[in-house]
Amino acid sequence: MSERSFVMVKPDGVAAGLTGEIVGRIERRGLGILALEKRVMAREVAEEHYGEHRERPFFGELVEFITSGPVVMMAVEGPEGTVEALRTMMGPTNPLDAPPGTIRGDFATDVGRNVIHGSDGPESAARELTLHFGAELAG
Ligand code: ABT
Ligand code: MG
Repeated sequence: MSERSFVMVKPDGVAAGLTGEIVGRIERRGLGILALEKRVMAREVAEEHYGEHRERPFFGELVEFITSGPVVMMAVEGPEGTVEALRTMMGPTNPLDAPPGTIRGDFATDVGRNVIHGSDGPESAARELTLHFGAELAG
């Protein structure tokens, strides 16, 4: 059984020149990159992407941030458990809680600018892959 996730280098990560480092870690882990695209996310797409946070106080800033510059989006495939394995590679949402060796633990300090996104479960992965790449890549 295989599993897919939606992974994205956020605008802060792209601006810091971390795209190669992050793509490299995913590749060296042995995961497959089925699609990869760099572009600025449209506001409506960002609002849909973060729809679960619509009522949160940080929603406006979150949408501003994620649309503030180019992101690098990926469809990543690996064995069952890959969605969770990618979250482990990223580290916790608050980078100050993230251990060294994780992407956030190595490259971030700010919860609102935490360098990378990865789907938080297989259902979110299917939703996000469909939103950003189309249903074919949702698997
Ligand atoms: P994402 O990969 O961006 O979805 O982050 P993650 O799943 O680790 O964490 P969630 B809870 O989904 O956070 C979404 C974005 O909202 C930001 N955030 C979150 C805040 O700015 N303040 C907060 O108190 C919380 C809980 C962090 C995430 N994004 N960015 N950038
Ligand atoms: Mg999330």
